[in-house]
Amino acid sequence: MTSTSSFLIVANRLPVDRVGDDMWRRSPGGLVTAIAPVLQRREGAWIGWHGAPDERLDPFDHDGMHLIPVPLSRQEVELYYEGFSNATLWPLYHDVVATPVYSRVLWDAYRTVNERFAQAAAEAAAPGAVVWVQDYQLQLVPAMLRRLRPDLRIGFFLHIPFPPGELFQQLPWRREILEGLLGADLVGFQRPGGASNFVRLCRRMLGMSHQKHEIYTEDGRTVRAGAFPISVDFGELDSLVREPHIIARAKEIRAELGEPEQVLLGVDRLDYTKGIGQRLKAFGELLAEGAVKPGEAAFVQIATPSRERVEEYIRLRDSIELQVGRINGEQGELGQQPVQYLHQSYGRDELAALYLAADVMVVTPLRDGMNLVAKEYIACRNDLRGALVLSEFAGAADELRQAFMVNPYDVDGLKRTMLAAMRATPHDLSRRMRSLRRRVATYDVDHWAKEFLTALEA
Ligand code: ADQ
Repeated sequence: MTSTSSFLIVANRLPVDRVGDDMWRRSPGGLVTAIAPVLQRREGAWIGWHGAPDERLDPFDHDGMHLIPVPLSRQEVELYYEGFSNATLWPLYHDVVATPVYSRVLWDAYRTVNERFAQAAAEAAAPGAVVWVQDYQLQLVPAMLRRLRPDLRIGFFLHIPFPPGELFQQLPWRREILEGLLGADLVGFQRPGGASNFVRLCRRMLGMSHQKHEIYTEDGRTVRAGAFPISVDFGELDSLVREPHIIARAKEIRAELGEPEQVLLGVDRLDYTKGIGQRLKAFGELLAEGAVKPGEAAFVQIATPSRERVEEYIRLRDSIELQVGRINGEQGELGQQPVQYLHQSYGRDELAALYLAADVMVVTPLRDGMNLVAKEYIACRNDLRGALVLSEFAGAADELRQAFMVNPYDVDGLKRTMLAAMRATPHDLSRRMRSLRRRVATYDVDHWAKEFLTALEA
């Protein structure tokens, strides 16, 4: 047995991507940014899959972090990851906007893989260690780990919404999932609603007594549930967009688009929960009705490739690409396409430049745990310009009250709000942006991690 750690992160993926034979690069994204410093400070370890199926790797160090790879077979990737995680839990937890697949084969794989993660954590944890388990792929780990190691302090954070009982109860393995989560000392959600849904379900399905957000288990423990809204590294983004090469790139982007009066922007993983089709429909109708002239506004939609082997995602890609083609075919002119669609991943700098170039950021998920893109946009707008159109169904809506709020299911409302954002006065925009920035600057990602860990260790 190798050395053990007193602080452990357990997540589906390790925080690195392979860039060469034995070369790794820290992955982009909020979670890694938030947790890497904590991990480095506490000399902790991170347990997760390294991204290649059918490969066993020894633990290694990268960037001051000790990384412990968990192997997954090709079949497990298909059944546990693409299957139970992304074809069952993901749509179920996002208001069944796609139909969840309920299959015992997928469930068995989910349980097997969760057991492997729990085993790896049990072996790597020092006596009394703090273990922080992340997200919907690993909801059984807390209880499995507690059985193996009752001495540990275990926290769990769910990055996606936790659905109301009416939906959650569809799940054939609803009891097992609740019991899995109850292995933790602290279960964190993005919104207070998620925490209340969880507590109510524990009472209704498992007959557990509770007081507010404290649940009393049969084995005499107290499990706390609470809201810990995740955020972005405000300071880092705020200084990034002050750099001359980013400012220059933002100008260049506007020039490349033909200097339209308005640049509208969408940045999402290509996912059916993000409401990409809804916002394109609204923009297409605004063009068709002449409310917006083709040269007046350009819509840039960046859609990162995501879960490309899951059937719903293959269908979604086809439908979005058809929609973009239609709008450009009907509303475009030679050399001028109103929608610029890019099915690609971008680096931090290019994303920051895009945020800076955009007059209107359009964030219209049908359901979203938080939505970091909305907060990144705000962190990048220290010029106090730019408008954020934000769905009521994103977790971020709880905090970002000064955004232009929309119901993405209401196409007319979406059109009205997008137009209002495009036509808003500089005074109105700066007033809103100032207040939005105050919020995100105070409640940044560092605050999120500290709040959670302080509560866990209290
Ligand atoms: P996601 O569903 O992935 O996260 P989001 O919170 O918006 O959604 O995070 C996406 C991240 O990917 C952002 O940091 C964004 O900058 C980046 N990104 C998007 N498109 C990109 C591109 N083309 N190239 C490079 N980077 C790109 C899940 C939940 C969310 C929750 C987060 C964190 O679904 O609700 O906010 O976890 O908890």
